[in-house]
Amino acid sequence: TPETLSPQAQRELIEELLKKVGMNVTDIEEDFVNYLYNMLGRNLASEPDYHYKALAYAVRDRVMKLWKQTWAGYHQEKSKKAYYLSMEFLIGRSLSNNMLNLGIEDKVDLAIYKLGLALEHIEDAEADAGLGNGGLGRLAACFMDSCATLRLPVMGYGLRYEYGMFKQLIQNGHQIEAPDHWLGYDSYPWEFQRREYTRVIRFGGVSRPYRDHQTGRLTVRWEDTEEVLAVPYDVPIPGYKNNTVNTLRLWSAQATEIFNFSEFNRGSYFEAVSSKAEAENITMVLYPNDASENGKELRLKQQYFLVSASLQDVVAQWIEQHGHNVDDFDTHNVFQLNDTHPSLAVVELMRILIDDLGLEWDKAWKITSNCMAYTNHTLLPEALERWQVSLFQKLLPRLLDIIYEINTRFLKQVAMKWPGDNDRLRQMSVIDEHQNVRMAYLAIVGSFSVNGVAALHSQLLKDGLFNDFYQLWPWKFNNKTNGVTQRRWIASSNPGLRKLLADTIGEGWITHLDELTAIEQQIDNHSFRQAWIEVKRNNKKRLAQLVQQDTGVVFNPDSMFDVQVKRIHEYKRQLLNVLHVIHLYTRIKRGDTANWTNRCVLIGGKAAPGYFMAKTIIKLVNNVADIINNDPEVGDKLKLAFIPNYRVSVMEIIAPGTDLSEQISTAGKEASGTGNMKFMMNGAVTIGTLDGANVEILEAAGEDNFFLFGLKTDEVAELRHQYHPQSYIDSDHDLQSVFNLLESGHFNHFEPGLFDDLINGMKSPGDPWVTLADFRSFVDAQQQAATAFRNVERWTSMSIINSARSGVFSTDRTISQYNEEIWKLTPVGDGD
Ligand code: T68
Repeated sequence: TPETLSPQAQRELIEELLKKVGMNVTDIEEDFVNYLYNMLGRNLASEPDYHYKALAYAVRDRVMKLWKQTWAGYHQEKSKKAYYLSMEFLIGRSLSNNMLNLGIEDKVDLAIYKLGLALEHIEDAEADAGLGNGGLGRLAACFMDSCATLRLPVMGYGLRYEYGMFKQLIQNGHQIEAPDHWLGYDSYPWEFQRREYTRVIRFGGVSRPYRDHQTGRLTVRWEDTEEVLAVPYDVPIPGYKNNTVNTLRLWSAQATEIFNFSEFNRGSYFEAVSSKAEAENITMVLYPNDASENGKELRLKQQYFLVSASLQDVVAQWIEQHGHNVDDFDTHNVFQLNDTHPSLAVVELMRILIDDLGLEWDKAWKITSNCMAYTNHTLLPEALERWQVSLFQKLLPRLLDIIYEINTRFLKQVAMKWPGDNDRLRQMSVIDEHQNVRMAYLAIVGSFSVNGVAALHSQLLKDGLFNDFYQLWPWKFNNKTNGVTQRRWIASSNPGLRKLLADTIGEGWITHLDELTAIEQQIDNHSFRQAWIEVKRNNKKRLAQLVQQDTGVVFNPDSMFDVQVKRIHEYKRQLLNVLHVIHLYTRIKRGDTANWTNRCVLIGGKAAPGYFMAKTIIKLVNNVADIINNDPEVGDKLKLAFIPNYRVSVMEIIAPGTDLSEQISTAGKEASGTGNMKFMMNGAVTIGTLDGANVEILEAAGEDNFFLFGLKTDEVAELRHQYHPQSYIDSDHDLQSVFNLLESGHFNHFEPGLFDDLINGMKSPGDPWVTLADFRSFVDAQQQAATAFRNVERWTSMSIINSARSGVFSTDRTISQYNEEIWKLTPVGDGD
């Protein structure tokens, strides 16, 4: 065996074996060494960071030709194209994903091994590109992967934030935020600056009407503006082994030279430099709020910067190809708006068509509203964007003119549909009573398609939030249930499962996830079941290692791994999870441990820096963990850990090692969820409420393979009118014990009052998340899960079935539906 040989002898042996199978890894090896020595000036003994850079460049070389070909192909065919406009693309790492999609991972692995290095260590040196908050941003990244794999001409447009999602440190149980300078000291190896496609973005100034002397036409000019440059950086997005490489274009803000120059000339050196800094601030940092609006001026600037740069880019490409006639623009271009964040696209396209290309309103509106499509990601009122008219007046006066005009014409339509119904006019107006622009309404009015992200969520949009609009335009509304890409979330992150699947059913599932159903035929095959258990066990060991490394808490891989990772938010109810953990602890303390199932509970996620309650929840988890993990009486029966700095690359280790997936939001609050899908694919069983895509997960897995609990959406709504949390405490001994312990200060002896707000929140009749109402039902479902887990046969079947039936949650399915029902693009090339 190679392990007994010296490293040098090992390498020689590998070389010989490679020659025998006719495999040539020397080209990769040469490129790697060349970049390492000649470009980076390092050697094989240097830090893994340099090995990562060198390998990234070597891999990157292998996308360049395909990228150029794909780009040329899209232009040559003058095919219809789609643009995914998103303020966030949560890419995570790219090295292993790109190697997988290019089909070169084995080759690279051998080349690196030959050099006496380990690919895993090199991959680990890559920083996550954390250009997103959570689900919405990660969805955009999974979509990009599926679009390329389906050979669809889709381009992503986003922002190149200098600082991505903050790094979360835990100090004394508290969340501390640190800046995430993900680009590193030099450059990000996966991006290419394309200075030649720089666009000019305008802010401020005034909009002035003019009479065109030649045509007599009244026009408007947006003048006296300040200008900022948008410089694009392109990131290649390779499809899975199909010779397709799509583009993600991220804009970076740069001050214009003219702008600074004129200031210098006026003799104001300081103003010139500081206005440069201000311009470049636009793409400095990602706003870290995932579910509430803060109405900050800089955020609106970011949004307009993205939208204007991207639309100017698309229109410029159009003019280059088709000239100034835009009659067919809407049959060749479609824009998918990732939430309302880029909904100014509606207004900006109108501005370009009218002001720059001289179109009449009606024609411009027909084109615009035929090529915009809006996706909603939330029903939470606090997350719905509204911008003050006065802010528009100051920053984007010309856009405000257009918004007023859109609204005036729209309200005429409403009045025709509901004559005399002034309440409707008020309710539906794009400008509200307090002089705010309702961005969601703007997006609906300006789009031909409006979709939610799971069946339940899309239904709730029609019944509630957007009901007036649904009555007016029922045909605009549709559902596109979210998904995740199995390339990253199984093939790359769970190599053990990938190998087992390959040996059992081949690798067709990598592009056709439905094929996973074939493993259900192996459900009674003893050796397959054993292999399944073995894979999970190894993944649990890998996860346990990570947990120990990052928290010091020791997880026993024989225990049930019970995991909740996602942004920290009251509606996601991490608190309910903690109540259950405290309940288990009280049971242990009172000796109620017959037929016990040992359990390791893992919680992780970031709280928005200004979200006090969410931050207190993190502190509570850590304090409870401290007591439980240090109590010898508890031992292996129960562990609790809070994993710091949860992010994409950490989920890649967590999902494969999880037994029980916690999806426990208050029904009607989680639009979809996508972590739930990653867990299911990797053979975890879900404990969850009937919320978001859980509904569809339950339907796919079957109720025997899902632990359902809690009130349903309509029951929650009903209960909210007459909610008496105290009555649940009074009538439930277990809940009483939990509250006694919490209120006694058992978890905050030296920090009195620390958790009062959390406790009072749960006990308040106004608690929107009705946490206590679901406690009993949750504890019972947890007990069922614990019992099922002790029956290895039963659990293994449940695990296999969950994975086998997860096919529908591939973004390949989601994107096919976006394409068939909204975009209507033709795949380009034949994949060879
Ligand atoms: C999430 N939304 C939904 N928002 O909460 C989740 N918001 O249910 C769904 O699965 C996912 O979107 C994908 O559809 C978010 O992640 C944000 O991150 C966000 C960011 C900025 C402003 C508002």
